[in-house]
Amino acid sequence: MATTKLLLSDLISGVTHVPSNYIRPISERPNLLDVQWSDGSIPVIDLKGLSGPNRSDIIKEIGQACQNDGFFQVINHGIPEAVIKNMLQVSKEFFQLPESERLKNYSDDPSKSTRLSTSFNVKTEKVSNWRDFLRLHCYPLEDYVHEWPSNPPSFREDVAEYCNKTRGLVLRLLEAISESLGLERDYIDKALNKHGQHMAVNYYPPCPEPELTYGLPGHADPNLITVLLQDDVPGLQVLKKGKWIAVNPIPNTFIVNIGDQIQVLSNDRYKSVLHRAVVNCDKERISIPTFYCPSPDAVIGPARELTHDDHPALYRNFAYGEYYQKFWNRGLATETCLDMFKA
Ligand SMILES: O=C(O)CCC(=O)C(=O)O
Repeated sequence: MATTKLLLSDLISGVTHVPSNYIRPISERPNLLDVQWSDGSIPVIDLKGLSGPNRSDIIKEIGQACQNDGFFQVINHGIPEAVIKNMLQVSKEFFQLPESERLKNYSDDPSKSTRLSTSFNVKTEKVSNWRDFLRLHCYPLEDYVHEWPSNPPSFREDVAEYCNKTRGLVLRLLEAISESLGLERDYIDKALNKHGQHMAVNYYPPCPEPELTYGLPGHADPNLITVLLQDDVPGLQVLKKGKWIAVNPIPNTFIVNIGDQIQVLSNDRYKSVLHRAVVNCDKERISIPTFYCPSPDAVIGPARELTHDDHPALYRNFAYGEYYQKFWNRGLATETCLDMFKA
């Protein structure tokens, strides 16, 4: 009797070919040979001096990266190595749990605040992605921790610690980004209304034919800003001047990218850039994005200070909840969701 497996990691044991529902049409495949390896093309910014006399120089660097690349990497970010190590370790252990244990958290409903799922949105998509993921809401922590997996036993403690520390980093970055736009330091903080913080733990199993499929196809992030932790296996690629650049993992470094909401707030000064995850034949890969967002009722629009007669508002004001729902229902697509919110 055929059994239906809900998760990719349980479906693929012994599989030597990519099942047909994961195969992209030829024109949409990743073309893995035509990728440039990151050699300084994604800036690395040292945050050490952000609270000292060099603050304005670092803010300038951040502003330039947001404007030119939409992506940058940060070192000396203040998140202890042990916290990063525990987060990666407990994530790995979670995906090694027996199927029955993992499935306790399974749901295909994107509105759920804690869920394990697969691909992107199994309810709406035509082609599947080579990924399982655990998605967690994490701010305010006390509203959500009780929903999180309780196995591995240290999961809640390790992840809560990671979330607290990552939130601290995001808040410092948001202040710096506000200032880099010439806005008050707390401009973005206030624009978010009640803040939201979500995270995904992405698990990409080894894939027998990585040239046929994606971990995640090219997409821009719908939220405000994303801070990504990746293990030591490459997979993230960023679109720069029409070319895909592979972002080589650097230990204890986070990758930061501007999401659609900062593109809107900045009236297109800063770019929410396409990125994708590719898979490989040999190694599983874990990546952990923290998605920082406005609350669903926050009204987002271009900052008045950044609109002028010769550069009018490019977007209408909208509730973030409306944006987010459209993003999930539409499925991952390279056409940005932003077009639906143009002024
Ligand atoms: O796995 C990665 O490096 C990218 C993950 C990502 O883009 C996402 O989860 O939205």
